[in-house]
Parts: sequence; C-alpha cells; structure tokens
Amino acid sequence: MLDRLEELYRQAADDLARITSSEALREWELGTIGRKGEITLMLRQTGQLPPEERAAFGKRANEIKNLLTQAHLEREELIREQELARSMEEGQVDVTLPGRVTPVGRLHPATRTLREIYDIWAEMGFQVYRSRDVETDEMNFELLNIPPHHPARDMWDTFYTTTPGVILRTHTSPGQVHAMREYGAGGTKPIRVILPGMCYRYEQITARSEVQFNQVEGLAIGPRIRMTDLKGTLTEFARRMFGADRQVRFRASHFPFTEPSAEVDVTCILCQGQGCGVCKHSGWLEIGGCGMVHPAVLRNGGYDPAVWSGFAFGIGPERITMLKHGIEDIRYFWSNDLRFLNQF
Ligand code: FA5
Repeated sequence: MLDRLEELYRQAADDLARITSSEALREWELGTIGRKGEITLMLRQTGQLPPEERAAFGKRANEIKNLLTQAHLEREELIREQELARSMEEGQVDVTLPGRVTPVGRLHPATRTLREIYDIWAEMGFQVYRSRDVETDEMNFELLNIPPHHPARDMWDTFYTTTPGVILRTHTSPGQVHAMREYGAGGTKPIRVILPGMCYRYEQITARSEVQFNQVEGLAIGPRIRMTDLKGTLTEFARRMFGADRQVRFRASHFPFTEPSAEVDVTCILCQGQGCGVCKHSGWLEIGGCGMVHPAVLRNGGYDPAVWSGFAFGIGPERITMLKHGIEDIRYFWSNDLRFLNQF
C-alpha cells in the first residue's frame, strides 16, 4: 500500500510539472488531492490497514498530500502568470483602430425652435416665465375677458377634467395674469416676459393642427407702451427668426383679451412672397396672434389701465418650424418617428 502511494505521488508530481493550462490543472487537482482524488481516497483507507502499519502510512500519506497541495499552489501561480503574459501578447490594444461610435441624442426640432425663440427674446430683454399646463376655467377664460357662455369660447375647444372648473390650458395667455400678479408688485412694476409651454385643444387633428402643441406667449407692460412698440418688436423678432429681408404684416383680428388685436404674417419663406401651395397663393404665412392688453385684463393682473398699458402676442413654434424646414404635416412632431427626427 505504501509502495502504491509512493508510485501515485511520483506520477502525480510528474504530471503536475508538465501542466501548462488552468483547465488541466483543475483536472489534475480533482484526480489527486480533490475530495474524490486518488491520494485523498488512499488517505481515507488508512483505517483499514493493520494497526502496526497505520501510523507510518497515515503520516506519509498526509505528508504527500501537503507536498502536492503546496506544489499545486506554486504551479497555479506560475500558470496564472504565463496566461496573463500570453493574453497581453495576443490581446494588445490597437490604438489606431477607430473607436466605437456611441449614439448621441439630439434636441427635438420643436425644442430647437423654442430655444432659438428664447435667445431672440432674451436679447430684447424678455425673461422666460413658466406657468402651469393645468389651469382653472377662471384663469384660462374669465380673467382674460371671456365670461362663461360667451361665444368667444368657441375659438378654443377645451379638454375639461373631471374636477369642475379645472381644464388643460388652451393657450399660454393665462400666464399673462400669473406673470402680472407675480412680477407686477401690485401693479407698480413694468414687465417683459415670454411664456413658453404646451397647450391642449380638443380639435380635429389635421396636417396643421394637433391636440397638443407649444405656444410662446409674450407680454410687455409699461407706463407708455403703444401699438407701435408691438409692431416694431414683433417685426424685429420676425426678421431675426426668418431673415433680415422678411416683410411683416399685421392683419386686424379679434381676441377678447387684446384691443386692438391682430394676426402677424410674414412673407412666405418658400416662395418669397410670390405665392405657392404652402401659403395658399397669398404670399403670406401667419405666425401668431397679438394685440394691446385689454384694460379688463390689466385690471385682473393688478394694474391701473389709466396709467399702465402693454402688448401681448402668442406664436406657435411647431408652425414656425414647419415654415422654416418645409415640413408638410404637424403630426410628425409627436409621432416619435426616427426617420423624421434624425433629419434635425
Ligand atoms: C391664441 O391662442 C391666442 N392666445 C394668441 C394671442 C396671445 C393673441 C396674446 C393675442 C395676445 P390662436 O388660437 O390663433 O391664438 O393660436 C396662436 C398660435 O398657436 C397659432 O398661430 C398657431 O401657431 C398655434 N396653434 C394654435 N392652434 C394650434 C394647433 N391646434 N396645432 C398647432 N399649433 C396651433
């Protein structure tokens, strides 16, 4: 039995010295010093030997197991170093290879237009003021001089919530009253703000009309603001937005919260005012509504209309983006189609 043990030891030690991979080392370990390895099994048989042989055999078997365990550890270390050196050799990084391209996101076309609009108005001294998307009927209509059951409400098809009197805003104009009340210091300070944000209308979705869309409202309140200020400021905006040679036209219109009121048109970007399908052969494109703030609205904002006056406007960034890029259908904006979005 002892001879057999010595022979196994020699064989195992020889095998170990020839091993060069960690897989082969693992196999060797299982077959010799592992739980069911040959040396371990022999050691377990010590008890079956005649008593006089037991002590010497057990001592030697334990010695051998320790020697092989130590040799295994050393071999393991050596193999690890060799494998590391090999992988460094084979897997060298080629720094001349092109890097992996990480897909980079980009801004939505409506957001880009919004930011362009903010920049232009910021240069003219207008601050961005954010007001809420969910409004009360009072803010969205009544304080803007549109009492309940007034026919002017027909201009804004509204989403009502299940809470009476709470609606999704149909335009950014209620922000006028919020801004006057918040910044006007009880009707004693001038204001210059723009109010951007989403608006919601329960209406037929078409190539030009969505149920949700952005608007940018503008409001200037001061002691001597006149219609000429409105015309000059909006004309300057249109020229900065669409090009210095752009013509601007103010068409008389009606909004209950401004008096007088107008629609602002610019010469068609596509045909330069010659007339084409996009401008319905008129040569003009509408960019928004505007007017002098109605005395009733000034009063609701805390200002005395005998002393203070102001102008307001509301423009649609998606429609402006459509004009600038020749986009034929507003539904592309919120349909999340990458073929559309990747073009910007
Ligand atoms: C208004 O909403 C007024 N509150 C604008 C205003 C503000 C007038 C301050 C006077 C003083 P109107 O409904 O025309 O007006 O909308 C203004 C702009 O919002 C439109 O010119 C258009 O660019 C955009 N818009 C309106 N409805 C939609 C829609 N369904 N889809 C996309 N854009 C729209």
